Amino acid sequence: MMSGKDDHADDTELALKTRPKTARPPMYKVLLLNDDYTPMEFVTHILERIFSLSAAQSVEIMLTVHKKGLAVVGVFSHEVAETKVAQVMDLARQNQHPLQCTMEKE
Ligand code: TYC
Repeated sequence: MMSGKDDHADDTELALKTRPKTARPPMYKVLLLNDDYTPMEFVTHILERIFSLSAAQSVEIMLTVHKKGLAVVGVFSHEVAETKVAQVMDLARQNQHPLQCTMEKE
């Protein structure tokens, strides 16, 4: 017969192995890509307006993209990520900049 201590150990094991009943929805990374033509100020403006980042955060992410080739701007639900990518691409096209923004499952 199990002691109280053993019962507790079994509970812990069960809790670690059992899946949560409510599956979390998949999340998506929004990535910003570097290019040689889009002005730095335009990119920081996009990051402030569309991603609600501070001026300092926007400059930091823009410079990361400029130096490394790309950066994750944020992680969102599929719908929000899709909307933000479309907003970036629309503004880039309207202003005739080749800026590219994509999303990828986390
Ligand atoms: N590389 C661009 C320049 O030198 C700046 C830039 C940064 C462009 C980030 C795109 O996602 C980008 N003007």
